Amino acid sequence: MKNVVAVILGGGRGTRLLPLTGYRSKPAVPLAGKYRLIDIPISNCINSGINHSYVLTQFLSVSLHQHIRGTYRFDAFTGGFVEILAAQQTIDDNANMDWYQGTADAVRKNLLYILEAGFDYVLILSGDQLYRMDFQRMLDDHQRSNADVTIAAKPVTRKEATGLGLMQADDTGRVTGFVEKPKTKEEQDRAAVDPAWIDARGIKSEGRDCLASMGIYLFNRQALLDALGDESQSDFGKEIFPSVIHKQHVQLHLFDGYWEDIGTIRSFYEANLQLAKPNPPFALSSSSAPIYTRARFLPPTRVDGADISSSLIADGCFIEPGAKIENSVIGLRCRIGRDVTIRNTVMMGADYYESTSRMAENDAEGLPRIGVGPGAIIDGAIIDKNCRIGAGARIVNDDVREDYDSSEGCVVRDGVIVVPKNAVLPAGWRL
Ligand code: ADQ
Ligand code: ADP
Repeated sequence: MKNVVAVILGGGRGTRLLPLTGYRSKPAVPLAGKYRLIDIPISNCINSGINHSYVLTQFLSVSLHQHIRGTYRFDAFTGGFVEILAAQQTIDDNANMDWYQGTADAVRKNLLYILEAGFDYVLILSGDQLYRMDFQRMLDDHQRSNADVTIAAKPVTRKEATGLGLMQADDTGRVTGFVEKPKTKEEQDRAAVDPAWIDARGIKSEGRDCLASMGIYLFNRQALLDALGDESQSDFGKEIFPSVIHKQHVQLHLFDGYWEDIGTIRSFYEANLQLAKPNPPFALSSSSAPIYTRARFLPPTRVDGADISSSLIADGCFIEPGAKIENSVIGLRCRIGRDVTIRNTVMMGADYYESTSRMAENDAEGLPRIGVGPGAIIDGAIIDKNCRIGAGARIVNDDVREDYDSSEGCVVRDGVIVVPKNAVLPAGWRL
């Protein structure tokens, strides 16, 4: 894998994850209480033996920079790098203005860096997916079939297929058709495959008759240059693949493990909560393929007389007597006060501890402490970092709103309440 360089697409405008991406770039969005989104693709790369990665992102947030610098350091013997290429760093004004045109465009604008070190293969990955995959197997398939490009594909049902690129392949696994996000039923019918094709490859089709592109592409160096040659094509799924399959040998690499796109508030929320369930479909723990993140040297979490079920509790938290936590993710350094109820909620935690003297000053001024004040009730929410939730606050979507903008910057997106970073919700606050 030494001759493979990974390019991780860290996000365009990031609008689908707003307000979580309001002040940080998408790869830096915290996941499962102690990780960040970028840790998933980078861990997959490292566990597959790929030590050279570029992260393409819309803007370079301080948290992303610190996280990458502080986490992914390779020694002189193994060698390697994880470099961030941020749009804002491009000197060319036109390039800057055009940045958001699409995934292929983002890769094209950085070809200078990506190809400079002489790698033979370029592996292009999405930055907002939760999965565990050994890219060595994909490279093996790629080399065995002598392909120019290999696309990872997952069998999915018609329902799951909406919003994905769909492919058809011949008996050798060569891609013969690629339709990006077919809209109508007729288009979907045409993009579907015979389930027997899937069964014949040792994967039980079980009602699945579509082969979805996972947005994971392995290119030969020259094939990538050729594919990006037409500057009017700015997106891999919409433009490049539908035409490249007729010019290059594009091969499928079948994958049937857990794989979730977590690019929207709803999917991000659900994927986090799934991780908190007993026997989660995606295991964070694995001795052979761990998910890496920053070592923070935090103390163990202290729990005192709380009732906790189906939840993940990260390091450095304080959970006081009478707290009830159910089906939730509690992030780093959370302070959960007495008799707090938290259900179906993702709390991202805090970036720092307030000092005792600061807390005393805040108490005197009536500013809630970072964390959740006594007696507060939270259900169905994402609470971003460093929030101050006053005593007796009620953060519950009682009116079952789908989309709503409340005071103090809190919003409801896809039915999920999102309390933005650093929000202050005074005692007794209600959504
Ligand atoms: P989408 O995920 O809808 O479909 P897109 O929105 O283009 O495609 O994003 C792909 C990835 O690139 C995401 O991680 C996104 O954040 C990132 N990205 C987008 N624009 C970017 C930019 N300008 N700079 C950096 N990163 C950027 C794609 C494929 C489908 C496939 C699904 C699988 O087009 O065919 O089925 O992924 O999830
Ligand atoms: P994480 O554990 O989420 O990786 P860090 O410990 O890296 O978080 O802190 C995240 C951010 O918080 C950093 O930018 C850091 O400088 C900032 N930070 C740390 N301590 C404080 C503080 N006392 N006040 C304000 N910001 C702080």
